[in-house]
Amino acid sequence: MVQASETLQVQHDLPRTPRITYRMAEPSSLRTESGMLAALGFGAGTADCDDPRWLRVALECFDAPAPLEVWQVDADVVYGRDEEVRWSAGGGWLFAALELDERDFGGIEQTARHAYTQLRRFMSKRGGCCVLRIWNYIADINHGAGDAERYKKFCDGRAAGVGDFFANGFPAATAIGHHGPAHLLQIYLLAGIDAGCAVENPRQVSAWRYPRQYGRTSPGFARAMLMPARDALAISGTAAVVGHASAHEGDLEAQLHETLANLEALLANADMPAGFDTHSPLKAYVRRTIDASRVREILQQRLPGVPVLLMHGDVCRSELLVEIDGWRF
Ligand code: 3EB
Repeated sequence: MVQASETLQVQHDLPRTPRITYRMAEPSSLRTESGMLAALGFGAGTADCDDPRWLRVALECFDAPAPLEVWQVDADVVYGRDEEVRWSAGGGWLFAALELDERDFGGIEQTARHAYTQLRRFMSKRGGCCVLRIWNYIADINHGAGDAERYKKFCDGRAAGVGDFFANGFPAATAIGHHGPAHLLQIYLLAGIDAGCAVENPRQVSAWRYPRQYGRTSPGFARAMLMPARDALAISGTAAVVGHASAHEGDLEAQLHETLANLEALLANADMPAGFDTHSPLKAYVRRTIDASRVREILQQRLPGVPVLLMHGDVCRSELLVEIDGWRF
């Protein structure tokens, strides 16, 4: 948590957070532009490319053609592969990504466990990098009932693979269901040489303290991460959760307004100025295709000028219809 006594001025001696932008481009810009740490494409229609810094996310974007998400640093970037992990590094930053087929490991729980074991092993080889932000995209996330729901099994496997790796604090995270290739688990992360500062939401119970009804293993993530130089806040997947309960079941608009209230509460608790602007790329994950245009309308009204990608994705609780994550620069 951010202490009230701390001054939240930008720390110019620490590496500036990578620039994160959406733009119409091709994966070839990874070669032609400098400082490219990563580029993400969205959906099956996106070009493919075998550069380790490229990831084609299995979520479809409701905006066609979809822009790429580009991560850029003010430094030279090196990159490579290490077993199943693809990575890049430069300017004190590290991108790592992993794509696994669940059939190779015997289910989502074992696959999540393997993924996080691999990531932990890779990170420890990199020596002292801090994981600040992680994205998890999971097929059929709400399939199964009770503790057998696939998201809950993912949480079990993630915790087993993580072990004590996040003992000093969880990173900010997103876990969303994709409608792409069955059995595909995609995970990517941003790490840095310097530590960030985890930020919780006073309107919400911290996820790692969720009561038993949400699964055997509480999800290990922080609501947001203030980046080391304090020049940006990385915001976890945020939905209409108040306390630990889902609010406004069946009411898309009320869920969206509650989500925006949660985002504002996070900014306030991080001592960031209220509101989002043109430098704050967000993603809205929408469960039902039929809701996409209404979500776009409301967000254009409530967050004018803010770059928002509308993604077709399932929130990890089946009653939740929309979730938002992103950055406040
Ligand atoms: C919630 O508020 C929504 O399991 O990593 C949001 C962000 C959610 C990350 C995760 C789950 C995760 O509980 C769910």
